[in-house]
Amino acid sequence: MASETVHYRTCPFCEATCGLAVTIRDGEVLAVRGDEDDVFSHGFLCPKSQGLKQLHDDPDRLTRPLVRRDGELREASWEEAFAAVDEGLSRVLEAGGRDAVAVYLGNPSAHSLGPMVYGAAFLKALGSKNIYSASTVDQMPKQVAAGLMFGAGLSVPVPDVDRTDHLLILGANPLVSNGSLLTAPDMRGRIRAIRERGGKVVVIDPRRSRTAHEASEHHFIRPGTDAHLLFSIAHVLLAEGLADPGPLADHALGAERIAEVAAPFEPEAASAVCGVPPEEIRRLAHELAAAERAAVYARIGTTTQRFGTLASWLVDVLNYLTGNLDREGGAMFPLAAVGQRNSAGTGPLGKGVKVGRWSSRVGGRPEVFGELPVVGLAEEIATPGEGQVRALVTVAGNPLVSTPDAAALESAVAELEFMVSLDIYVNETTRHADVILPAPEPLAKAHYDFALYQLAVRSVANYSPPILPRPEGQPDEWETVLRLAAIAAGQGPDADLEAWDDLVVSTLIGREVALPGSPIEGRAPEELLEALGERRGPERVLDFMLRVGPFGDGFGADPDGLTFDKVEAAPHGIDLGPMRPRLPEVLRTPSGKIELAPEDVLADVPRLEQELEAVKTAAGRAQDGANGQMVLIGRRQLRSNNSWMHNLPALVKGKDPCTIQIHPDDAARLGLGVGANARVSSSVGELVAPVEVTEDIMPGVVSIPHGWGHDVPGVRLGVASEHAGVNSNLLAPVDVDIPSGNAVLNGIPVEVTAADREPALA
Ligand SMILES: Nc1nc2c(c(=O)[nH]1)N[C@H]1C(S)=C(S)[C@@H](COP(=O)(O)OP(=O)(O)OC[C@H]3O[C@@H](n4cnc5c(=O)[nH]c(N)nc54)[C@H](O)[C@@H]3O)O[C@H]1N2
Ligand SMILES: Nc1nc2c(c(=O)[nH]1)N[C@H]1C(S)=C(S)[C@@H](COP(=O)(O)OP(=O)(O)OC[C@H]3O[C@@H](n4cnc5c(=O)[nH]c(N)nc54)[C@H](O)[C@@H]3O)O[C@H]1N2
Ligand code: SF4
Ligand SMILES: [Mo]
Repeated sequence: MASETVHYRTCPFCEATCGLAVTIRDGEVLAVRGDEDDVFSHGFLCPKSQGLKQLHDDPDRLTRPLVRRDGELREASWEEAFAAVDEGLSRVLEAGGRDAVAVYLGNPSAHSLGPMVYGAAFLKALGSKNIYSASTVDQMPKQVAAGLMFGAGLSVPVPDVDRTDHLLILGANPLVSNGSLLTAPDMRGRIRAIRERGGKVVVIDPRRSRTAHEASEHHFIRPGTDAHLLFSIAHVLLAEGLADPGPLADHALGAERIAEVAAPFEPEAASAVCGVPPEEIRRLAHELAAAERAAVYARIGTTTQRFGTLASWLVDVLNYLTGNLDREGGAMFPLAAVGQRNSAGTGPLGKGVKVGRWSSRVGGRPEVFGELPVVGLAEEIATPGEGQVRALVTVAGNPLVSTPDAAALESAVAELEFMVSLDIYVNETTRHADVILPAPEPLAKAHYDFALYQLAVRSVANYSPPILPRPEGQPDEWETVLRLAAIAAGQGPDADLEAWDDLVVSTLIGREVALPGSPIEGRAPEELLEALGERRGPERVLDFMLRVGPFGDGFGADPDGLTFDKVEAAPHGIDLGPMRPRLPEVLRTPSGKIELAPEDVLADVPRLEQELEAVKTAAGRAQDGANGQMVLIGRRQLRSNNSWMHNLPALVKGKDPCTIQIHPDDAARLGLGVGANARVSSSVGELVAPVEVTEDIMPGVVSIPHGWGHDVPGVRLGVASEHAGVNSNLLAPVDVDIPSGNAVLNGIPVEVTAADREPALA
C-alpha cells in the first residue's frame, strides 16, 4: 500500500490565505484539514477548503484542451489547441488591429501565480486597449480613491482588527466572505475578540448579515446611500469640533476642502436619504471620535453602487479625521514581502495615479489603472466600426454571469469571430469559446499570495509547491499565459518560452536597478540574473521579488533577509509581524502628502448633492421609485465562490441557496407566501425564483445572490446544472459609479410580483 503524505499549503479560494494540511495517497486526495501550525490562520478553515479535494475528483473539470470543430467543442492535443489559438488570434489581429482582441481577467487570476506574474507580459505583447477584468465589478472605486489619496492603487488602508477597540463596518460581511481588501483568516474569531476585550463592532447593511448578528450593533441603510451617511458623520465631527487628526495633519493636504463639501450633509438631511435616524448618525460620529483606537472599513456593498468612489474615499477621510489612519488599532498600510508598489524605491514623493488617460471607443468610458470598465465590453463587441472587438480571451473569468446586463453580453459574445478561454470548466462563458485551454487544478500548481498579502493585517510570506503531477502534456498555467503572449507577439504557437521567462525576469531586474532607493540600485543586471541561479518560472521571479522587497536579503545587503530558499523551507509560513505605522514613506503622491481632497473624487459631489436636494424637495429618490417599487441587492454565501464552485457536491448539498429574500411586510403587501415563486423585473430583464421571507432584510429591499443560473445550453457542469438557480445579473442594467466606471450591482430598481400573476406592463 502506498504511504500517505501530508502537505502544507495555502488555500487559493478566497482572500483569507488559510494554511491547509492536505493528505495524499497514490495521487488521491484523502483529506483537507486546517494547518494548526500555519503562522497566520492557526488551523482555521471554511467549507470551501474542501474544494481542493472535490475539484481534484470532479469529472467535469477539464484536463485536456477543447477545440471547436463543426460547431462542437471536442478534445484536442495541446499542439492542435495552440495552433488553433494562433490561427484565430492572428486572423483577427491582422484584419482588425490590436484593439480587435479584448481580454477579460477574472477573479481567480488574482489568486494564481501564472496570470499574476506573467499576465502583464501577455497584455503588453497584445497591446490592446480593450483590457477588462472583474475589478470593475468589484473594488475599483476603492483603488481609485486610495490611488488618488495615497499614490498607488493598492495603498488601501486595512483595519487593524487585532488591536482596534471600535470597528465600523459598511457593506461587508466578512463572516461569510472571510474578508476582502482585508486579509485576515478567521474573521469570526477576530471580531469576537474585539468584543471580548471590551470593544465595539457596528455594522451598516441593508441586510442583517451574519456579521451583523455577531456585531454589537447593526443599522439598516438604504442601498447605495453610504456616501450620504459617511459625509454626515464627517459633518458632525467637523461641526462639533470632534475632528482630531493629530500628527497626521503634517502629512496631509486639502483638509479645508472636506469641511466645505461636507457642509450640506447635516444628519437630518442625510437621514432622509439613507434611512439611518439623525440621532443615530450623531451617536455613530460621537462613538467613533471617542474610541481610543477605531477603524472604519467598507467593502463590496459600498463599491458596487452608484457612489462607490465617494463612499470609498469618505471611509479614509473618517479614518483621517479621527486620527486613526496609520495608527495601531486604526486603519493601517500593510507591508508585504513581495511586489508592493508603495514599498518599492522611496516615498513620499511619487508619480501618483491618473485615471482617464484614454477612453473606450463606444461609450467614451475612462480608463482606470490600464483597463476599461467591463460594463462597456458588450457595446465594444456589438458596435461596428474601426477598433471593434472581434475576439475575446478570458482568463479565469465568467463574465456572462458576473457582469451587468448579462443577456446583452451573451448576445455580443455569441457574435465574436474568435474566443479562447484559459479555464477549468465549460461554463456559461467558456461554452462560447473556440478553444479552451485548461489550467491545472490548484494542487498541481505552485501558490504564493502575491496580491492578497499586500492587504494583510500581518506581514506573512508563505509559498506552496505543487503536490500533484499535471496530466501528461499539460503545461503549467504560467506557461500557457506565456504561450499566449508569444502568439500575441506574432511568434506563432511554438516559441521558446524560456526566452520569454528570461525576458520577464530581466525586465524586472532592469527596472529595479534603476530605481532610486532600491537595495540593488545601480548594480549590474547580469550579475543579479546569475545570482538567481538555475531556478525558472514563477519561483525565480518570486526569489527576485522577495530579495529586493522590504524583508529581503537585497542580494547581500542584508544576509539575514528573506530569499526564496528560506520561504520554501518554511511550509507553515513566515510571520513578519503586525502592521506598523508607515507614513510618510508609504506615500507615492506628486505632493508627497496625503491628498485628502482629490479633484477627480470631489467632481462627483454635485451628483450626490442632487440626490440630497431631490429628497428635500420631496420629489423622492429616483432610485427607490414610486408605487412600492423595490431595490435589489446581492449577497454572498459561505459555500459558494462567485459563479464557480457550484459543481462540487459538498458545497451545493442542502436547501436551495438561490432565493429572493424579502421582508415580511413587503411579502404580505405583494401577496408572496413562503416558498412561493416571485418574478423580479428591472429595466433590462426579469427572472423567477423562490421567495424567502425574513426579518433580516430591510423593508423595500430584496436580495438575490450572484453567480447562479447554470441551466443554459452547452455548459458541462453536471452537478451545478442540477442546482442551477438564476443569474441575478440579468437584472443589472449598465450603470456605473462615475469616477471609477465600476458597475452598480446594488440598489437596482426592480418590481416584484407573485410569479403566478401576469407581470405589470413594461
Ligand atoms: N450581482 C453581482 N455581481 C457580481 C458580484 C456581486 O456581488 N453581485 N461580485 C463581483 C465580484 S466581487 C467578482 S470578483 C466577480 C467575479 O467574476 P468572474 O471572475 O468573472 O467570475 P468567477 O465566478 O470568479 O469565475 C471564475 C472563473 O475562473 C475559473 N477558474 C477557477 N479556478 C481557476 C484557475 O485556477 N485557473 C483558471 N484559468 N481558471 C480558473 C472558473 O471555472 C470560472 O470560469 O463577480 C462580480 N459580479
Ligand atoms: N464564501 C464566499 N466568500 C467569498 C466570495 C464568495 O462568493 N463566497 N467572494 C469573494 C469575493 S470575489 C469578494 S470581492 C469578497 C467580497 O466580500 P464582502 O464585501 O464581505 O462581500 P459580501 O458578503 O457580498 O458583503 C457585502 C455586504 O454588503 C451589503 N450591501 C449591499 N448593498 C449595500 C449598500 O448599498 N450599502 C451597504 N452599507 N451595504 C450593502 C450586503 O447586504 C452584504 O451583506 O468575498 C470573497 N469571498
Ligand atoms: S476562508 Fe478562504 S482561504 Fe480560508 S479555507 Fe475558506 S476559502 Fe480557503
Ligand atoms: Mo470580488
